[in-house]
Amino acid sequence: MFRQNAYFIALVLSITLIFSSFSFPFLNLPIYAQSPATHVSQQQYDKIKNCATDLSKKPTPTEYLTYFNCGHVSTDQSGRTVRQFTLIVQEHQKIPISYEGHIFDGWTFNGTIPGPTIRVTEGDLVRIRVINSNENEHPHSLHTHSIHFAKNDGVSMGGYPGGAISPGRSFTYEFIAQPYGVYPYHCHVDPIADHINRGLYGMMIIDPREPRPQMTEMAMLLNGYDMDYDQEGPTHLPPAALFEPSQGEKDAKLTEGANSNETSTDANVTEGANSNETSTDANMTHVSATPAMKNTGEKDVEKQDAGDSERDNEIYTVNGKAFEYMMHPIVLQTGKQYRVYVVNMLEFDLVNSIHIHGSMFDYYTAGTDETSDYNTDIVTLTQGDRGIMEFTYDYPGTYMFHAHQAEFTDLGWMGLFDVRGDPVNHVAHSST
Ligand SMILES: [Cu+2]
Repeated sequence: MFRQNAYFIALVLSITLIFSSFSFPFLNLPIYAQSPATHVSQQQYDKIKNCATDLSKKPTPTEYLTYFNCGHVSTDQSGRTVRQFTLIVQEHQKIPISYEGHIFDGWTFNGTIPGPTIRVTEGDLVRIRVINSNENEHPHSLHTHSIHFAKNDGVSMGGYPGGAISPGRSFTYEFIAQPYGVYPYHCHVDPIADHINRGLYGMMIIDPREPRPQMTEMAMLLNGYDMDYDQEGPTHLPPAALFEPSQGEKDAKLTEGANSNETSTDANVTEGANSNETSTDANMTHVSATPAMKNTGEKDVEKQDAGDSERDNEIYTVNGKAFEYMMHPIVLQTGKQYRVYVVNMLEFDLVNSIHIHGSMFDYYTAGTDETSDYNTDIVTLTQGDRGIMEFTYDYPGTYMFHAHQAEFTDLGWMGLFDVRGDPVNHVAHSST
């Protein structure tokens, strides 16, 4: 009797496993950093998350702070929450990016730069349909960070249809959201720097199954605009021939080398070291700069080779518009806890940062852990880098937050917290 039961159970189990691997191939994925099961319903959780009710809204930069698009929600046969999103790519959108009349000729996901903040819960089945509008000139794609199958990665390598969606076509990317954290998403079509600089990027938050401690939440996406967008960067290595010295230059270099050896033998060591340095510098300059290129006599090649190294941003912002939160300070209350999801999508500048005045924050790198990495008032972010900040203010007043690169601050990346309420931390300060 027991054996019969065991056989029966084994049979049912194996049928279930075979069935589930066909129906839900994602179950074969290793589960990474999974958070504990949630104690709240999906509806309750979406309320806690402050999920937007109007999914077709084009949030202004100020609304962007708290606009969380949690998608159209349904449940599949297994009871799994399914979240569906539609992102429409449109080129040549006139985006106001300052209060001084600067209009950016942007490419957008759903009409805004940055695109909407996509918010899901770990374990959700996420479907994002990307439509490349008919009137567009370029192929586009959606590359989300986090774990997924290669065919949903949105890159051209591997020849997947989602790697380059032609104008007039669409592709639906599908993945199980994991692990929890904060991520960038962006178009990954070459030249990537241009497709990003044009505005095709946004933030994706994957929440843990068990909600984080409840507090007021905001999204801050750091970006920049290179307004000289006519000049596209190179997508391939420049021809090696560009860097071959002419015979005359080779001769000059040989003479230079011989001279420096003579100097170091005859003269003192310091002088020798200096002359070696000089000749190294000369070589470096030679490789990276123009003399050899001028030999080709082709201005186009020279322009192409100039590439990203000559590109720079003229305007820097948080959430898309220069000085937005200086014009409209963010109102906070003393003693209240705040959580800010930060993503850096700056192109051309290698490093960005966020610094708050008058308080300190706990920082969670990439938001993939429950414990913070450190308590600080400034965090440095490279391209695509992100994390979560949590802080309170003890004292009322107006406080700046900005990039600690003064140039970025001057060019738009600066905002204000308008902290209201009574002091909450009565440390014996003598300030009056
Ligand atoms: Cu693109």
